[in-house]
Amino acid sequence: MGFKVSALLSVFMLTYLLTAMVFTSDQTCGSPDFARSPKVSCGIWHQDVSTRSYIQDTHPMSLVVYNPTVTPVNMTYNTNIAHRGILLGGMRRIQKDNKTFTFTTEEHPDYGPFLVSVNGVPGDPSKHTYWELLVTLKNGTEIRPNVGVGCYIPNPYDKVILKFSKW
Ligand code: B12
Repeated sequence: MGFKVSALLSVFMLTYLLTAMVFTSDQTCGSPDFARSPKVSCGIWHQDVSTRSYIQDTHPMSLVVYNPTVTPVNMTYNTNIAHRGILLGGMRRIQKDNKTFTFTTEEHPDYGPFLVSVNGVPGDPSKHTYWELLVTLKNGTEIRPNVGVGCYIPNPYDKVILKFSKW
């Protein structure tokens, strides 16, 4: 009887120690170790990072290019964007998949990529024209994000509008 109790206690202790090792790992989700390690623990889930299955979660986004100086005035493109992915990522994906969508950016040292041209039409400071970034949210509200394409993170079902505008 005494042997059985001590065996049971040993099993419990072993389980406890192993659990502690797994959940107090130094590797956090954001750490470089997390990205390097093929299999690490993160909170309560285990993820095989080598499969990159943790970024398979995508959602739809549509992009409208509005330019009243060309025909057609509106062009709409649809894509899937990575969960919490930036708008620039979605735009790159559309450019890769769709021959009619092109864009260029210029890196600003403080604010990141500035959208210079869309579909071959550049903004021109001497004419006070630029590509404005607008977003129609799922509930219909239109917003003007206070960050650029490199920082804006579209919500599921956002309609992003790149509008050739004057300032
Ligand atoms: C004037 C201005 C503009 C003008 C610039 C025209 C010009 N050639 O002068 C116009 C109207 C084009 C503009 C557009 C936008 N702007 Co602006 N703009 C400003 C403002 C008021 C002053 C900039 C300035 O002249 N600085 C002085 C000069 C000497 O410094 P500079 O570094 O050379 O300035 C350049 C950059 O600021 C750049 N620039 C301007 N806006 C933006 C935005 C982004 C994302 C980038 C990368 C660069 C950039 O243009 C300036 C002239 O070349 C600042 C706010 C502020 N008080 O600083 C906001 C500001 C820089 N803009 C901002 C934003 C969000 C935008 C837009 C994304 C808005 C939108 N939703 O469309 C767009 C950019 C879209 C795109 N095409 O990528 C934000 C950037 C914040 C961030 N962390 O990204 C700021 C800080 C205002 C804010 N909301 O707080 N903007």
